[in-house]
Amino acid sequence: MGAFKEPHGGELKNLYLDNGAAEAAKRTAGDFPSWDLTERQVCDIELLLNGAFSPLEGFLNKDDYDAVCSGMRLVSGVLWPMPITLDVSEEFAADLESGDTIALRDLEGVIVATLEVGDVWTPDKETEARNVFGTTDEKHPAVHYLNRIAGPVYVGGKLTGIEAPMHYDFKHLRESPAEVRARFKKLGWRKVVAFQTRNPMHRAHQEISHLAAREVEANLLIHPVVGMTKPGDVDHYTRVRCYEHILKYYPEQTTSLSLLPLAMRMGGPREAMWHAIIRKNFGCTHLIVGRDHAGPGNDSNGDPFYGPYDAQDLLNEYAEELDISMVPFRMMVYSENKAQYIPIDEKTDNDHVLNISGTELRRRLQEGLEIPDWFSFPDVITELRRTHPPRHKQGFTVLFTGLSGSGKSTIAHALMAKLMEVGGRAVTLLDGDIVRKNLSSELGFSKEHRDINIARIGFVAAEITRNGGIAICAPIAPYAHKRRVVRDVIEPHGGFVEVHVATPLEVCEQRDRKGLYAQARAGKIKEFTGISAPYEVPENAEMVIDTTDVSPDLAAHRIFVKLESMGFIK
Ligand code: PPS
Repeated sequence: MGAFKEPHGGELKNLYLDNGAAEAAKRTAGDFPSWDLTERQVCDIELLLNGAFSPLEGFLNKDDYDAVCSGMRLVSGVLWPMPITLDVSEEFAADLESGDTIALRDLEGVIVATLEVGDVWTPDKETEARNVFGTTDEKHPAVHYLNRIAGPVYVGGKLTGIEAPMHYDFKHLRESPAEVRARFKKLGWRKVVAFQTRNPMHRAHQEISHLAAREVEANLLIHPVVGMTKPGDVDHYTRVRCYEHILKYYPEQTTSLSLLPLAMRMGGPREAMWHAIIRKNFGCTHLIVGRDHAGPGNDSNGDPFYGPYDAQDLLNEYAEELDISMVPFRMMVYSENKAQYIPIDEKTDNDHVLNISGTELRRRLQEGLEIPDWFSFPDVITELRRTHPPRHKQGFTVLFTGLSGSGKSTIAHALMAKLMEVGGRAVTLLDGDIVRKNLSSELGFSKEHRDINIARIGFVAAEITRNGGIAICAPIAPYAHKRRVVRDVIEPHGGFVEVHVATPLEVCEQRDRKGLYAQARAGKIKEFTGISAPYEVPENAEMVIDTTDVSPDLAAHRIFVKLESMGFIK
């Protein structure tokens, strides 16, 4: 294992074995207990192994963890604001002892590193959340992750790198800290200001970054996060294509782009300090910190978790120690009369200021409305429109839910015919019976099995929706929680319309088209919905239809009109 000398103090870690040793280590590592890293852990380990998290040499042990959580420092006294921990299940931790070695595998099962186990402990997550993020409110994405997703036990220890986690996308833009430094050296870039981002860049961002570089007479590194960002963000594929376009709006030879596979925590001020240390490790001399850096949005009461300039204040406080300078930036707004961007605090009464918020941008994209030139660059907007088509070009799912015999299937068939008549998108019908025959033939009707069934339908519908098609699903789907999960899986990819076919039980039973109610009453069919198993009535369905006095054709027509009014059909 080697270490690169850093130009401005400290040492850049490189935890990888060289080729020969890595091959040998890989062979023996197969015998160690092995842990399949989560998506977030894969991000963390990549940056641990290549030195982006220098001076860390592995996942934090308990003393360092405590010191970082309570005082933003390692036991050695070095500043480090974010606990980088390996969270595992109780079952996995049960057999581990200090001194053991474990193999760590990426999402494809490849061994990327081994860990020499140091401490194994159960953290107090509430204290961690309060100390690190200043809140225990689960609206904060990192607190939600800590409580709901992260495992209950932490394993600390030193890492030995065997193979870097594999990336198949944008390989030409993925570089380790050592590679970025070598590039700066080759280009003679002695001062470099880094621009951190998790969003597509528009004119305001280009202005800020360009001005910042000019202000400190430095070159510019656009260093976007492509690991994990805030749930709901624009996917990194789209963003990277946008960044590639934006490069040409800077003076030639001044600016470059490199991708950072970081798993953000949205930790505001502490995260800003973490970003600064990481950029220092990449050889940058400055980091731009703007308004609400790495902000997680609002808490459960609708108040911001952090003040807009808390991150700048914290970095100022630790400026002496940080070994990388901050270029603070106020929010920029567009002055229509001046036809240029100005910092908001330089705005006078004469300035007519224009602004388009993130929400407004999403609305305009969704409805295919104009996005003005002063706001962004034409090629960036074209890129965004490609992946955010207006609603009438997006995929969507219609989920029918209701009792057996309520009329779900018949309406679903009629709706399918109407949508096929309009054309333009592929339509797939996932009727309860069809799914049970083809996808879920081994399942019964216990709550557990019904949940599995609905999860499968949700998965298929999400894929169809993501790829621009229409999925019409017509299961009973009696449990509210599972319907909610399906909605959450689908909504990020397109539309979701829940239709409660609310035909009363008496009517369904009277119809008894399949003779199932009679058998259920006689006890010959167990766990029958409405008779001997529950049906939880939807509270937030987009539509409610009772077929007692409404023909399936009219019901389908009503849904069709609703889809039109929502913008899904033009
Ligand atoms: S679920 O709860 O969503 O998984 O149910 P689903 O996959 O839609 O399957 C419902 C169809 O299976 C038949 N059937 C039963 N339904 C409810 N309860 C029990 N115990 C049961 N056993 C068999 C019934 O024909 C349902 O079809 P539909 O079209 O709803 O009448």
